[in-house]
Amino acid sequence: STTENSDIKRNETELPMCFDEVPGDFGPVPVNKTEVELDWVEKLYPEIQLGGMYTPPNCTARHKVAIIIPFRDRQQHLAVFLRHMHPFLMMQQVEYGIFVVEQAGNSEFNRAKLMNVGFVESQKLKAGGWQCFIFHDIDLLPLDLRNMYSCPRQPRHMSASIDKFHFKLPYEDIFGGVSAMTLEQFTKVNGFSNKYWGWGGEDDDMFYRLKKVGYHIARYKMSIARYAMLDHKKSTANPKRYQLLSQTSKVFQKDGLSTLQYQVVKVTLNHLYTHILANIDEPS
Ligand code: NGS
Repeated sequence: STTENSDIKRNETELPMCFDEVPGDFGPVPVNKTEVELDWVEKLYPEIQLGGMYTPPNCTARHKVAIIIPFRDRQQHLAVFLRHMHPFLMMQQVEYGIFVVEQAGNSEFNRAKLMNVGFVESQKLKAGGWQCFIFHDIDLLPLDLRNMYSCPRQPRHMSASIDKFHFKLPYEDIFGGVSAMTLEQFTKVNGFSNKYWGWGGEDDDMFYRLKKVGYHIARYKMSIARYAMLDHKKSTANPKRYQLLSQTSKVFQKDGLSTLQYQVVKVTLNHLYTHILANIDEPS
């Protein structure tokens, strides 16, 4: 086969392929929820490149993954998250970048629209582009290295087994928390809806989109898809979410990437992450 031929032809200057699944002796990893200073975390990982980007030095990565984090008012979680995620992703030999997308202003939080912004903006910051997008709440920390940060053939719901929910799936169709989609999958469903202001439903909306175009949701088994959740106040639910959800399968091609409007206020390449501050308010 072609693969074998190219393996034979590979010379010393070419790197071997990175692993696709972590070797058997890797598995559970500890988390440290202690609040830390970002400066201190920066000193731990000098190998991370500006903007929170990393390319495995000793192998050719199989996955180019953008980690997209919708963000506002969670400064205390950021350093804890980065301290956990950088070593985790380096261990998995993934080529990645971490993008924190912050909502400017005081409107209700719009998690889904911020993730659309993260998708578009992260793509501009990578030569050749990212192939895989992992949409990630900042309060979730993966507990097992076998939970690969990559995109399989079907969209993957990654945070199936969360400590706060006693490691049980809250409901079968849940797609919130941490989810992985390829460039093709995400564009085919027109990204997320831009219309969910306030808590809840935007992840279910994505589930309906994916289902409508014929995808099914992949998951690792519950012993692998384990996460620890950081503590925070619960936000107020969006009363319009069920009304919006009832329309999703009819209107999703007219609400999403195709209708996304925002202004970038500032993009900052920090050592451990790229910060994208965006105004996503609807024009008045
Ligand atoms: C559902 C929400 C989802 C949410 C999930 C878990 O009820 O957006 O709970 O939330 N759907 C609707 O409200 C329609 S959690 O318990 O993790 O805060 O992701």
